[in-house]
Amino acid sequence: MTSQTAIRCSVIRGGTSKGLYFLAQDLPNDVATRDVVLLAAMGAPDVREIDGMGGGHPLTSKVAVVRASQRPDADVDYLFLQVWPDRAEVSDSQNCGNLLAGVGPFALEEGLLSAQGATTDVRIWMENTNSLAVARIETPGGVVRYDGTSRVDGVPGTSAPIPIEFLDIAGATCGSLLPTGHVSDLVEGVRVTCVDNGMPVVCVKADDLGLTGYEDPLEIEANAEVCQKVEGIRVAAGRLMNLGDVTNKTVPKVTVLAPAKNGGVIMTRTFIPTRVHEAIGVFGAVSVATACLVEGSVANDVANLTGSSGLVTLDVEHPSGYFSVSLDVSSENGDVTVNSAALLRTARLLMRGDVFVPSSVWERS
Ligand code: NQM
Repeated sequence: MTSQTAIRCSVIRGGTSKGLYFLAQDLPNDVATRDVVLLAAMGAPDVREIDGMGGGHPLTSKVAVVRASQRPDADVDYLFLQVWPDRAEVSDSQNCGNLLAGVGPFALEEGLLSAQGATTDVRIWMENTNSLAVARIETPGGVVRYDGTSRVDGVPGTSAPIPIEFLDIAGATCGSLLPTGHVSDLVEGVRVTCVDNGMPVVCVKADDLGLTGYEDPLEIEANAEVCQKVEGIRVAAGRLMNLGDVTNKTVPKVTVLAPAKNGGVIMTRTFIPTRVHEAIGVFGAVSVATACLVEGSVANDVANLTGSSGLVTLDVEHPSGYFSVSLDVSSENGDVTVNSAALLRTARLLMRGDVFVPSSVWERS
């Protein structure tokens, strides 16, 4: 008997996040045991996650669990788990499009599917939202290529491109694109638009919170009054969005909006939900971009867009640059339908090996 259990895993940067990637077969089947194992692997709860692999921030305390899919339309299944750095909690209540970018490379590296040629399309069933993504991975000579010339704002340098396409993500978590049934609602005295095109998001105008919308994320986090107001709006909006009591959930996100400053369509600051994102999440950006197209929404007021349809590319600005979202849109009598969404990410395998957890946490039988 040894005092530690070794669990095979990879560390991959996916987009602007970083996480531990596991094959489902390497983790305990029982969810409660799996969660204590993941907390121990990350070193949570502890704000610095010093006794584990986590980086002390929600964006670096993430897990992807991947398996070969039984579905005819998918190659692999991907379950995203958020490990709260400062709470003994693992949540499957949201999806993560950044970690999604690492799923294709991981699946190929682990032999869950074979490379098909210079590029390989990996069809990924996203278990958190029961929806499908297709990620195109560069695989010259049958090997995953990580270097390249594509840039993602929020990540230094350049890497191989990973274009990702989504179908049918509207209402993925809440049941409909506009889960409250309205283009805008008054929540805690503030006009908001609640939207779910892959991520439940509450859109709020910065000046309705006494912000400019151009503040540094840390400056916003230090503003206790604003953070308390935002959390009040989030919890109240969560109920209206069919999410129940969201006090301990990572969704919905609250995105604070201001007019674009750098040639994009809108400027954003996003609560995820207690820290303020240094960029913006993938599905978060898709949801905000979609809200910009919905006439009468808070986002549409700020972006000031009219009558978009067909293939539109919207640059959503965030604290470290912008995020381009391409949407295939139809609109009829003001009702917007997003037929598909596409975007570009990059990913890089950083480490592969074993992560160790105390045997007192889990001893593999
Ligand atoms: O919205 C942060 C991230 C995310 C999630 C968050 C994400 C997404 O940047 O798809 O990528 O909003 O929790 O990784």
